[in-house]
Amino acid sequence: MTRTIEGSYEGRHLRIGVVASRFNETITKQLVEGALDCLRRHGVPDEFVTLAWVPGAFELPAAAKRIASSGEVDAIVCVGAVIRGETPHFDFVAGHAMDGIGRVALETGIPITAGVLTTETVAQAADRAGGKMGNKGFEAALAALEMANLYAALPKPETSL
Ligand code: INI
Repeated sequence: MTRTIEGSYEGRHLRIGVVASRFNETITKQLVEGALDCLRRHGVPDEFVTLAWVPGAFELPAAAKRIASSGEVDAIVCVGAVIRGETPHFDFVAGHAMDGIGRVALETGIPITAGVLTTETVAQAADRAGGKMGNKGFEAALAALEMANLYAALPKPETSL
């Protein structure tokens, strides 16, 4: 008999952190709106949501680590927009943000999801921030709900890694 474990999207009991970067703010505000909309639709009470703004995507992992280490949230959603057309160090900023978010999730044991756009142009970013390609902030928030509920359902680790 296979034991299948899945996380639901039920959010009524969950405390969620949202870390958002201000760089390319017209885009990231839409990602935040998408994330908050998702959390509300799935029952997360507004007072259980902590929203922290950082200057740019480079700063997302460090802020996520502080919030994850507080023990006050069940999952964190990071949102940002790194647009190649605007920076010669695109690869470093985008790479650090994505690698760092993944590392913090592993180090802290708190699920952290990444709604970080990495696009060539502002138009491509807009398409993914509430435009024709959907809203990656909403998707990242949905993934955070699923992961938080999955962690609650998974066997507890015998020792901390
Ligand atoms: N930060 C972004 O979030 N997106 C970008 O496209 C970007 N560009 O173009 O450089 C960007 N740079 C700022 C960076 O994230 C840091 O905030 C900055 O280097 C200070 O540490």
